[in-house]
Amino acid sequence: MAVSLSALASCGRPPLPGAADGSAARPAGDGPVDAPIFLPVAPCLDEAVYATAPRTVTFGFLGTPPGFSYDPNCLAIDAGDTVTFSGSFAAHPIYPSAKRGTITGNPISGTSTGDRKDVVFPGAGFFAYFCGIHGGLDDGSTMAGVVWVR
Ligand SMILES: [Cu+2]
Repeated sequence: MAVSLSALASCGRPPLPGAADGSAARPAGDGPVDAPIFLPVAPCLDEAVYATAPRTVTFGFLGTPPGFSYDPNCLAIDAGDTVTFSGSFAAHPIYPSAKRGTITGNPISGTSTGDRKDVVFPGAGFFAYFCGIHGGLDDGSTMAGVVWVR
């Protein structure tokens, strides 16, 4: 190897924790190894903003003052649970996010017809979605939500 240790050390910075051997910084004995790590996904940037009920996400022109939104827009469920989306898909076509959260395996499929849709979430992840009309940028800043499957 051509790079000498003295050359590496000359930058003067100590290695980051866990960086020396490539291992993760998670301490041993801190719960199950496969415990999901929280992932901030817009618009749900903190665990505390997630509702755990109801299992129905109502959407449309909602709230006080009213705005185009999903309620609850941040919903935490268990793997295998079903979430019902209720509202006009013609006015608010729903799409799985291509930019936020868990991209592969998102069970939310694009829908632009009907008023009700049941979606089963078989596996863990942060499955983001948005309205094709009022959430056009898919950046989570407008009409969008996340289902956190634990
Ligand atoms: Cu909409």
